[in-house]
Amino acid sequence: MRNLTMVLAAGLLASTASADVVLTYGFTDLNGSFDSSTGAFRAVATDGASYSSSGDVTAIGATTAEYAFGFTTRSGFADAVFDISVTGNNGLTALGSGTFTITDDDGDTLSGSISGMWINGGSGFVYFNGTMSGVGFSDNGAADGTFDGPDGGGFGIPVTQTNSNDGAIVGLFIRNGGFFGSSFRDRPTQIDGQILPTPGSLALVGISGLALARRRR
Ligand SMILES: [Ca+2]
Ligand SMILES: [Ca+2]
Repeated sequence: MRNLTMVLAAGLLASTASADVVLTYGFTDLNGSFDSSTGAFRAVATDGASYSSSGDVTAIGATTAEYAFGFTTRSGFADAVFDISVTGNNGLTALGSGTFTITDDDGDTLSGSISGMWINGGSGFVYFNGTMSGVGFSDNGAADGTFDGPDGGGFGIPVTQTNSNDGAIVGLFIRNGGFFGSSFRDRPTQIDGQILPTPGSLALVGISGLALARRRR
């Protein structure tokens, strides 16, 4: 029994260690728009006359895929798209759910689901706080096995053993004179995310620890 306890403890320690952030991303100056007839908010990378998106996707402990100013014009594939619905708007808060897709320089994607809450901060400040789930990579086209920044940098994919990770996401834009009471477009929007290994994969560490303990008895 003592061996079992020790192996389980080791499994839990491994769980704690592997719960560290494995991936982060951040994009500023996305083009934010809202259609009040459908309740759809979208923030998408742009290379516009008044502002252009930039950002990065970083594998912690590895390298950063760089998305520099004007990347949508330079790259045939690179993109960042966040689709978040707006429902249950009571003027102070609203619920938001949807998906995001970040595309690398040759068409590979990092994508997942989003669920959270919009917050009316007053003075036109609009915040989004949410969680991500089912976050994973798709190596599209040629199987190059790397997530490539349109302006350099990259890292091997997938970053974790599972291709279904969780995380946290925040967003911000400022819209003078309103929350989601009417349609709008062309709002500079920033969105950041941090990704963890999914709790499901952590539980598996504990289970494999238990199986190991049983085998040893
Ligand atoms: Ca590929
Ligand atoms: Ca690639």
